[in-house]
Amino acid sequence: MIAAEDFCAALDDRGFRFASGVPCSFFGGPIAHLSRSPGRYVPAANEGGALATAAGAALAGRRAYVMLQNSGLGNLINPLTSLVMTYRIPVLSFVSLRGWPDPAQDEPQHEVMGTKTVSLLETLGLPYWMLRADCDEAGLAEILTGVEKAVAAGEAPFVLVEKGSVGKCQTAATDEPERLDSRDAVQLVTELAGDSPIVATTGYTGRELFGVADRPANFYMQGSMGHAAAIALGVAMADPGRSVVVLDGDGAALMHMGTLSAIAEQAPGNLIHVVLDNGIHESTGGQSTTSSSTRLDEVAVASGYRTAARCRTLDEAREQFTAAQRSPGPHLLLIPTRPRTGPMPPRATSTHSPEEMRDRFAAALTATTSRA
Ligand SMILES: Cc1ncc(C[n+]2csc(CCOP(=O)(O)OP(=O)(O)O)c2C)c(N)n1
Repeated sequence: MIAAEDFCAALDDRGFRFASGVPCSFFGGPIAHLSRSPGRYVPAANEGGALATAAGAALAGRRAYVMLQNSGLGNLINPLTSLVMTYRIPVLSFVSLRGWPDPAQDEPQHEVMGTKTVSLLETLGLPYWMLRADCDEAGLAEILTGVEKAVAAGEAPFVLVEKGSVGKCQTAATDEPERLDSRDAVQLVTELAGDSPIVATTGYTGRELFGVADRPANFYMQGSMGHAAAIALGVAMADPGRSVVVLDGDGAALMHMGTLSAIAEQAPGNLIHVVLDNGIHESTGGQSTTSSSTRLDEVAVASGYRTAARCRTLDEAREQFTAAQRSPGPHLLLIPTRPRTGPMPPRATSTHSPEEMRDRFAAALTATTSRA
């Protein structure tokens, strides 16, 4: 394993001083280290944005790299093929390998990408190297020498990163008692939702919902980060007579923020969008999102949501949620939450396979349909 500081220094020494990305816990160390110095790391909304930002920096003469999880390759592939490869802008990508080498050892949503990441890069004809967990600084130096040759040739090199290759780094602890406990917020939403379907975003939020009350009408997203609200839009439009709740995260909502506009344009009166805003990607280790500079409640209103409210207390959240149930939406409730403490409940996949979740959610929708 290479220490996070040494990983960043090795890149720095070769002139790679501009970084962007979307967190994976594998890169928690380098992201925390770079984030201590302003301007060293751009927390992108999604992986495609990270690559495009790095490409812009490369056009301006900087050596740039991105860090992402292989689940985010889907978001990256469009700017990779049509920008970076087409214009031959040499940007370096570090991609963590979830679901690899044995997908059975990881969560089900990583199975497809885990087994296909290497072949995808080979299909695209991209040069790549493997950073193994037992790789030391000399091994990294050798990889970076190869990377530099690829960059000089105008190629977009990739380094695939095995779990445990790069060390962790202390993240600054935050203590924000004025924010709500996310578990209390999830509990409240579950209580008020009655038998309405709840779509929960990927990561800790879904686990928290599973821990509070596992019910067939809960759809726990595994992966597809940023798409919870879009799923809920589809569910809401399929049966306008039934209320639908989405439990989102700030990182996830920012990742595909255009969905707010799509929701507003369709204006499903039965959609309640709850965003638990802790300001961080907590599920991957607490890296900052950009929600401190973007008020998602105001974005929702500007996008065309019927109402949006910032709820600072549980009473406010109760009042706003109940009001949202009584009047046509779409409505957004932004709940500032503090970082979670204590043990997390297990993942829903500890009990239900993805197919089971699909079937029981679909059956719950059929059972509670308002359609004749
Ligand atoms: C496309 C994609 N990129 C990255 C990830 C890794 N990932 C899983 S959960 C998560 C953080 C989600 O942050 P947020 O929505 O703010 O929720 P929190 O973890 O704070 O509850 C990330 C980055 C992913 N699953 N998919």
